[in-house]
Amino acid sequence: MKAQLAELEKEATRVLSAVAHGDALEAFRVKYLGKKGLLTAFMKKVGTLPAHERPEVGRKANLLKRELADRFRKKQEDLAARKTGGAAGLDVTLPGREPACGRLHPITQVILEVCRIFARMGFRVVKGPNVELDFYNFEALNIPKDHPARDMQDTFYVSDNTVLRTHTSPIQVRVMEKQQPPVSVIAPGKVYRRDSDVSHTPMFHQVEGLLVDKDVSFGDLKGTLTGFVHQMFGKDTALRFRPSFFPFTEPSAEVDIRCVICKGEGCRTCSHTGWLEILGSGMVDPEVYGFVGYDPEVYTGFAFGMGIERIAMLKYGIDDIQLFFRNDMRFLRQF
Ligand code: 2NM
Repeated sequence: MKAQLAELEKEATRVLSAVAHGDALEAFRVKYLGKKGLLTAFMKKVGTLPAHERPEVGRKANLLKRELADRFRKKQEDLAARKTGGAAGLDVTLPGREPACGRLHPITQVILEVCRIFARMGFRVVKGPNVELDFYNFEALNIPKDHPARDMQDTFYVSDNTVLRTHTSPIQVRVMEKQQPPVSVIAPGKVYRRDSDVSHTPMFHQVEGLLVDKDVSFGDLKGTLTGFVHQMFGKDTALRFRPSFFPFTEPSAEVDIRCVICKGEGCRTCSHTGWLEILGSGMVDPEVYGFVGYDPEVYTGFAFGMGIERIAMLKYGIDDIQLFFRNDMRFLRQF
């Protein structure tokens, strides 16, 4: 009888540990603890034992019954807690909420795309300080002291000879100062100008490029920028080089592309010209080489610069630059 009891306990323990839901638990209760269950049947048999064996076996059987009943209640609570998530009332059997997936800001995406296009052509991506010395931001770029771009109107001054950079060209000046040609670098980053209205923000993003070597021609500039436009806006985007002026390049040219909105028909976006200006460029002025220790008799090079917000607006047909700075998820989620 004692061996039978031990066997019963082992079996009940195994069955209970395998119980995973309410139906199985109820089946366990009926089979082992029920009125017609195995323990009840065992208790009845205890009465048929010789008198001297009865007390011990009876006590052990009672103990086991209480023990199994305890474990049954414990299991019942476990199953209930699993369904409701305990006191918090959380139903963990419900499907979970999908975590919101972050993404890159559209401006970051466009910067990366521009850099990737030039990196494939062999340009190295370089960074530089946002707080810049007057020398790198203006002086070495052939922007004289009385030039309008240096005016307090346009520049955030940190101190007498320190500014928030107004373009990313100082990055390239620093590269040239450190390294003799051949150089080909692309410089992305934030730039700052005291400009704030519907179409201007006091901080915006630029990518500028520079390539200097022996025998670099204006044809190299045209080929490089044509390749860029075709990769950025599509192979059949027409472009034109229009004469312009910058203090740090001579000759200088601005690049226009066929209006992406009206395809050249004329619309509000292109001011009815059929063309959109997307970047400035030119052959680096020999004056600049004097500031960085390049021999202008040996080397020539070209440089270019573009405003990323403008590129992004044209690429995606966005008419309000402020959208990039409002952090409205309904806008940002579309990219
Ligand atoms: C532009 C247009 C034309 C430019 C020039 C240089 C440097 F440092 F090499 F002189 N960096 N970037 C440049 C030339 C920038 O932006 C509209």
